This record gives sequence, structure tokens and C-alpha cells, in this order.
Amino acid sequence: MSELVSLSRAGEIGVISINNPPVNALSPGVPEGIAAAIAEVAADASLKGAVMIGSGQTFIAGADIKEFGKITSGQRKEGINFLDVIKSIEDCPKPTVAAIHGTAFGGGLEVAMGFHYRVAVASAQVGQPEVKLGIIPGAAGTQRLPRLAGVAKAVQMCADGNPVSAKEALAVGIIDRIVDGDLLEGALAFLREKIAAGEQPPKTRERNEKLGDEAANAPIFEAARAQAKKARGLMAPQAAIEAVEAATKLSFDKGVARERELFNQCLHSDQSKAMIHVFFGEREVAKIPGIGRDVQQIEIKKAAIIGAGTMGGGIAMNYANAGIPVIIKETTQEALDRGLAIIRKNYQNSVNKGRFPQEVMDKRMALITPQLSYDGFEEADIITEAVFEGMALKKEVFAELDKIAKPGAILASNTSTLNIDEIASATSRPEFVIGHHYFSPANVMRLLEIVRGQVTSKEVIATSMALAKRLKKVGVLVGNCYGFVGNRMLHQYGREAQFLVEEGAKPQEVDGALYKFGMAMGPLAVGDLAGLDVGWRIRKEFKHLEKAGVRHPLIADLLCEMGRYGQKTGAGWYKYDENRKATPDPEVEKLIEDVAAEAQINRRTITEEEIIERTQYALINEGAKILEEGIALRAVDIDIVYINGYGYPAWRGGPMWYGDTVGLKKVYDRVCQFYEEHGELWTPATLLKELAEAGKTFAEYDKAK
Ligand code: 3H9
Repeated sequence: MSELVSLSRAGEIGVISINNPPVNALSPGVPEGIAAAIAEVAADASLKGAVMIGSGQTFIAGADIKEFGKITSGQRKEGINFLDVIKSIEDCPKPTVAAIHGTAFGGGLEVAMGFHYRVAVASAQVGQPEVKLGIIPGAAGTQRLPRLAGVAKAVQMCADGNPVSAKEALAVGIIDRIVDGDLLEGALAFLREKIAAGEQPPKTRERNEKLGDEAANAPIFEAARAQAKKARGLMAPQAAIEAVEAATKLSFDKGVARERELFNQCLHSDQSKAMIHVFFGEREVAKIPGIGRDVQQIEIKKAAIIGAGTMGGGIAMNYANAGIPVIIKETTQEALDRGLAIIRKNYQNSVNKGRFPQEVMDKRMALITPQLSYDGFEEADIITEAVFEGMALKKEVFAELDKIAKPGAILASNTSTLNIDEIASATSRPEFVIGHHYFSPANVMRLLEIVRGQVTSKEVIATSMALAKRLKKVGVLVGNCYGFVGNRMLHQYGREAQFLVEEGAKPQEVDGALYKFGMAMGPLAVGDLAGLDVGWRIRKEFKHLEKAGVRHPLIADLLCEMGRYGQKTGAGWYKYDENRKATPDPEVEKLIEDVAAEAQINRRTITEEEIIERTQYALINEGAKILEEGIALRAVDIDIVYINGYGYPAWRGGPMWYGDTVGLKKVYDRVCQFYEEHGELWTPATLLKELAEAGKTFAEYDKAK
């Protein structure tokens, strides 16, 4: 046995413990240790069976994801194979029980399914989340799960990757009992009952009774495939469905072989490399150089928000969802009522969809206190301002907050573009001022851009990062500049989308190409959704910064002047019917042609390839400048911003990773060409040039930091 896996005794039962913190992943040594422990139990005449349990927070959270990168990069020669280990557990002549707490995910559930029985605490979760890493279960999960849970549940779990609760796992047959109280005691008691009953230990791989027949299964697979198509472009869900289908059509061993083929195809795809990059990236962004775990955090027990508009309301919901009481203040009763009505409607929709029961909604609503005054603000540990985007107004609000807030309270601004230091200068405590930039809809989008000012304290930063996690967001720390990371890059991206329209592409062609690329929506459609007036207001605010002689987009302002603010006014880049369905508008096409003619822009046929290059390389080039300036800590931080805040497809790994996939030399060469053709807006980033010339990637740049 190793330090990772130990075998002890509870009377006549062997207790196998996994001890591989933090999540008991199946790193090298763990599966071997389990196999050795099982062999010892089988060989030891004094033992009648075994229970396996995880030490610490969890059972087994799956294969060690770090190993996948080693395999695909050639650093590790042999693949990952737990099949024999799992079979050896299943073939153990003595009954075995997996005792599950925390999570049995991926390889963890696959190992558990090799045990003859599974028991769990009520808070445990089980799942096959591999598709979220661009792969599929690779240790017979797609073959054993349908044998326990039935085909429909198995295909759903393998294709969408979402976990199920212990309660559901019990109902569908994945686990055999929920243990109240001590898990190990409960598992031992369960096993003793089985030993006393003299039951033949069941082997999951031989349990074929839930596999159904072809006629019954066909509509299940058809529905699953239709559902998986919604994950546009993502291969793994379709592969997972195929593997589960193999379980219903082939013998167990042949099904396992088919699963392996599909697993390997997925593992070596660009998609899984990108998604594994995202998995580790989402955890990497939490690591801030110079701000360790020793930094004291401010305790957040009460929150307050100024502004009950779309953003303020969404932010209040985040706090209420996390169980933090929150005051929300508006200036007029009408605005307050409107804001509250939207919050209530959002919660009601969730209740109607069965996401949570009415009591949960009532509890959350009760945590939100709407009011017109500043009463109670003096008790808030954090106050978030979510008023209109305008420096004068923000400064006024912060000057007021400075008078009201208690010493040590965090003063956060939800600004999406403005200078956080200037906002902080309206207070006597700039070290407590920070940007908390949420993304619309704020109760849904996972990104929280946390903007550090010049003197923002370490405590305020550390608290903000931890708070993001508590609010179920991905917090990314960024520096202070116009638009920070996300919107600064978006500006370049949106600019190119509009230039392409002026140069001859139709709005639906630009949006269509980017949608096909994998973006959740095209940029012009996003503008219509968010409201074109938002950008219009910001452009007016920054008009003084526009350089003479530098091209800027012409159409969006004109659309606003025509009252076409997007979906909310029934017209923007597109026109909208009462169901908000967009159709191209000849009036807009005419406007574009007229404006282009007047500006003497040469209209031509634009290819999809050019749409992708112009928009993506604009993102990458600006991203490289952001890195040079230290506005983002790492390239991966930019990727995480884009995936969680801007609908960038995770399977492309984010814009910087996409650049690496294309090859930075190619990106740089095209940027240079665009510079020749379009001028200074395309000035190549020095960092991009350096990396391209050295044959390096952004990922290597991050590693070297
Ligand atoms: C698989 O199993 C394939 C199989 O079919 C077999 C193929 C042959 N490996 O998330 P946290 C690290 S694929 C390596 O912050 P939480 C993580 O990076 C796998 N490392 O904690 C972090 O490190 P650091 C299927 C892992 O409490 C630390 O652990 N399984 C792994 O918020 C803490 O993580 C999955 O996809 C891993 N498997 O959430 C499950 N998991 O501190 C992936 C975590 O240095 N994991 N780490 O930044 C999760 O979903 C969450 O981590 C979990 C805990 C819910 C378990």
C-alpha cells in the first residue's frame, strides 16, 4: 500500500482510505493502491469484505486532470487506464462498498460503480462531468452507468455532465442507501447486513436488465442528440451519447472498447485541450501574486446596493442567493417598484421551471430590503454602486457614501469603463474603493471583473475575490484602464464588426459567421440585446478622447439618433417582432449603404474568414497590449473573462488560447497586413510580435511569468 491509499480494519471488514488531497483525484499511485488493497482483502481470510472511503472533503473527484495534458503533449507515454483496477474490485469474491461523501465525479463514480454496493451521505453528489473537459468517461462509465441508472438517466448524465444529488442517485439506482450520521459507520452497518444475508455480490457489468431494447432506446438517443446539438460545435456530448448507445448494442467488453476509442479521439482533440485549459484557468485566476491566504479578509454579513435598475437588481439577487441580507436603494418609488418587480419575476420564473421551491424564493425575497433612503447603509460591510455610467454621477454617489459608510466597509463601483481611481478620489478612503464589474444579466453571468485601483488595499482585493466565489461567480482581478479587460477588448471587436458592415458585409453575415464560430451571439445582436443607447452614452462620455483622422464606426450612433436602441424599442441593427425575433431590416441596409457612400468606403464582398480574422485578431492584439501593460495578470485571465462574460465558446479556450491554436506567427502576420490596410488602429502589440518571432505561445508566456 502507499501513503495515498491505506488499508485498516474494522473487525472483519477492511477499510480502504484514499488520501490524496485536495480532492482524492486518481493520480498515479491511487488506482494501483486501490487494486493492492482489494487484493489484500481478497487474500486475507480474516476479512469478509471491504468499505472504501475518501479522506478529507470528498470521495474521489475523478482522474487527475493534470495527467491529460502530459499525455497529449507526449510528456507521459502510457495512457490512463483504470479499467483493470475497476474490474478487479468488481471481481473481488468478497462484498465491497463505496462510501461516498462530497463528490464521486468522473473516474470517481466509475470506480464506485465497480464496487458491489454504494452508500452516500445526503449531501453527496455523483456525476460524469467529463464532457465539461471536452472528453467522455474513459473508465467504462458509459457502460456501467446505464446498467445501474437506466439508459435515459445515463445518457443525460454523460452528455450534459451535470451531477445528481444522492437523493436522485438513490431513486435511479446509482446508490443503494443514503446514510444518516457517520458515513463510515453507516457503510460498515450496510455491509454487515449484506454479509449476514449471504447475498452474492452483484457485478455491475453483468446487470443488463436496465439496458432496454432498441425500440425503447431509439427515441431516448434521438432526443439526447437533439439536445446535444445545442452545445453547438462541441464534440464530446455526441461522443458520450454514442458510447452509451454502444452499451445498449454491444457486449460489455466491446462497449468498453468503443468507449475507449471515442475517449481517445476526444482527449487528443483541440477542444479538450482548450477546455482543460479553461478548467485550470478558472482556478488560476484566483491566485493573485502578492496576496496570499494570510491576508486578512473583511467579513461580509450585510450588503447594500445603490440603483435598482437591471444591474442593481441582478446584483441584489446574487447577494440574496448567497444568503446575505441586502438593501437596495433607488431615488423614486416608481423605479424601486419596477426593479423589485423584475427581481420577483426572475425568481418566479425559476420557481415555475422547478429550479427551486417557492420557499426558497420567499427566503431570498425576504433578504432584499427595498428603500428610498440611506437607512441601514451605515451597517453594510459592502456597498455596491450601480447607477448610470457617468463620471460626475458616480463621484457624487461616492462622496455621499464616504459620509455614510462605516469605517472598513468596501465601496464597490459596478462601472464598466470608468477610471476607478477618479471615482475613489471622491472619497477620503480610496484604499476601500474597488470596481466590481458585473455582466448583464448580473444574476446569471458568471464573470465578476474586479478592478483594482492604484491604492486599493490587499484586504479589499482578497475579500472581493473570496466574495466572488461566495456569489458563485468567477472573479478576475484586472487593472484600471478604459473598459478594463473585457470591454476594452470588446471595443476593438465591436469596432471591427461595424467596419465590416460598412465595408460590405450584412449585419446578419457578421453575426452569422461569429455565431458559427461558436459565440453565444453575434456582436451586433448583442448590441441590440444590451441596448445600443448604453454604448452611445459611453461614447459621448469619451468623445473628447477620439483622435482626429482615426476611423470610428458610424452606424451605431445614427441608429440611436433614429430611436433604434435595439430590442427594447423593437428595432436596432435588426427589427424585432413582439416575441423579440430578429429579422434583417432593409431600412438599416439602406442606411449602411448611404453612410458608406458618403464616407467613401469601398464596398466589397467580405468572406467569413475575414470576419473571423478581423474580429478575433482584434481581440488578440488588444489582449496582448493589455498583458504588456499588466492590466491582466496572465493571458489565461483574459480567456476566463471572455468565456464567462462575453459568451466566448469554452471549447475554443478563450481568445488568447485561440490565438495559440491558430499560431501567433499567423496572427501577427495578418495583424501587420491589417495595419498596412487600415492604419493605426491595427498597430501590432509588441508582445504579440515578440512571441510570434520567438515561435512562442501565450500559454508559454504565462508559464514563464
Ligand atoms: C475523468 O475522471 C476521466 C475518467 O473518465 C477516467 C479516464 C480514464 N484533477 O475546484 P476546486 C484541483 S476526468 C486534478 O477549487 P471546489 C483544482 O485544480 C475528471 N486536480 O475546489 C484545485 O487546485 P488548486 C472528472 C483537480 O471545492 C483544487 O483541486 N472530474 C481535480 O470548489 C481544488 O479544486 C471532474 O471533472 C482533478 N480531477 O470543487 C471534477 N479536481 O487549489 C473536477 C480538482 O491548485 N473538479 N482539482 O487550484 C471539480 O469539479 C471540483 O474541483 C470539485 C471541488 C467539485 C471536485
